[in-house]
Amino acid sequence: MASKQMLVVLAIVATILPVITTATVFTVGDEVGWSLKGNYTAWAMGKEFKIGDSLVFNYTKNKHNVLKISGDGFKACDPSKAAETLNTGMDVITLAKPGKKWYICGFSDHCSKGMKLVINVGGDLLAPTSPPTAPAPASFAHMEALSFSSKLVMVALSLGMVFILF
Ligand SMILES: [Cu+2]
Repeated sequence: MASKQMLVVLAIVATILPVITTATVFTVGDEVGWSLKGNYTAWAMGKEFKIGDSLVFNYTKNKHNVLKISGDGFKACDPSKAAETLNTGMDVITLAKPGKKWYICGFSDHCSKGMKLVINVGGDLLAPTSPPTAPAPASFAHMEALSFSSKLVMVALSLGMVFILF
């Protein structure tokens, strides 16, 4: 019976979607992007970053860049301490590990003028997580605590169920 099958598919999709969409893409500085006009302390305030989320740095190529740097290099605005330099003008960084992450612009005095961003990526499974923006089904509420790869496995299993059912 086709309509019953449709309902089953819809139920599965409704269950999977909130899980997939829990990875957030953050545009650093929002409409201002990565520039001298940004206030990245204010921008990061109140945001919850987690593993699987990503940061997008939008800026004019060759006018700015993004350095992944240590906490000391961040404090001193010292580009020589950079672990990695990104310079495409639209750099996407996927947050793969928990803990503090520091980013600065390496051009002249841009860092001391405010082009510096520090975030804390949550990764402790026991730490309280922010409430989901859309109410998830109760049985899946615990999935907030799972890693991104675990969620992918869950999605794959659910899709497998669809094929078995039909
Ligand atoms: Cu800059």
